[in-house]
Amino acid sequence: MASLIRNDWTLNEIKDIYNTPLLELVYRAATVHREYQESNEVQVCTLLSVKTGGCSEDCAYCPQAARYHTGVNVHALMQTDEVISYARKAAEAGSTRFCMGAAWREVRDNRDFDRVIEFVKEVNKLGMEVCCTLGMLTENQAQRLADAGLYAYNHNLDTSDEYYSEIITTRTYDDRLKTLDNVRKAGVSVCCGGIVGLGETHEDRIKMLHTLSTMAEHPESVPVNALVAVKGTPLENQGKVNIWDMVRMIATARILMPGAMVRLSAGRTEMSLSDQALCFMAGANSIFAGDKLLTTPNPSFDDDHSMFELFGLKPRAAFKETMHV
Ligand code: SAM
Ligand code: DTB
Ligand code: SF4
Repeated sequence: MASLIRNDWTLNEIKDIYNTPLLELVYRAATVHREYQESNEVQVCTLLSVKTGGCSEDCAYCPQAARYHTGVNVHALMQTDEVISYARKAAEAGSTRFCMGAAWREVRDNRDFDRVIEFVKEVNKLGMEVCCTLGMLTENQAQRLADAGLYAYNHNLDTSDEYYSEIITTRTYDDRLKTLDNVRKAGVSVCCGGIVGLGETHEDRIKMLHTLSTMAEHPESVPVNALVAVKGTPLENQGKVNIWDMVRMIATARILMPGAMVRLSAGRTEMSLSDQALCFMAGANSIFAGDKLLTTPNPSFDDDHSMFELFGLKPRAAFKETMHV
């Protein structure tokens, strides 16, 4: 029988899971994965940066913060037809979720937001799950997005509450939680995860997983990003993320939140095929496809297609309910 979905994990329980000997941990996560998910299916999502750079926040990892000199091509909000043509190409290439990102601190009730609402309505018509990541949202804005047909909203906690202020000073952890709450209230699916490699401790990772897995409802998707260290950001000199840390993080997330899609997100260009195979073994079942994330490189559709062939993976259909045994 499948283990129950729990929202009452204690920090000590999570610590024990996270610190399980690696191969045993992967085996346990792979077992849970098979109870709740189709283990040969991986969700393929495409990202598009609809408004790039010039952001007023100071997130230490982010190439799009205006205050760092990263050489990112600043771009105002794209036009609707351009966005739709990208979305159509993504659908043709096999993506089932289209995620639009804007380098905003928060959404404002202005014409740009009206245009994003138009993007959501149009992408919805293409039969893909529509996702946005636009910064902080009020309850009303979340509801407007929901009414337009938004399927999911991405808003990451990134790290632990304790370490947050080392990475971002222009907003608080509570601001983040408030937006997540607004998204939930609007009935939109929650995509929320974090980044490995910000200089955080194992304890910080465990605490972030605790916050996520003790939410009244687990996020439906949990992105695990490996830091892409971008020149010009305060974290430019962070060393390459250890693959075993990624595997541990993914496996623990899978065990704690069996019904969630665990997304192997940023950082795949630095990973070998065997590294990625381990992440899928450990319970990752979603990726971003296409040669660009928001502003940084990602493996090409062709490379990922060959990887799927090699591993015997197939893309997951859109709007599929998680299997609860
Ligand atoms: N401005 C919005 C916000 O902050 O929520 C949306 C866009 S923001 C770029 C989305 C997420 O991308 C961040 O929360 C962070 O987790 C991730 N991210 C940004 N830069 C990254 C990097 N260099 N490496 C890994 N993940 C990154
Ligand atoms: C997420 O957790 N990772 C994606 C998506 N959600 C929006 C973004 C990764 C961005 C990596 C840096 C860049 O390309 O600018
Ligand atoms: Fe702005 Fe989002 Fe980048 Fe932070 S992560 S600087 S809020 S675009």
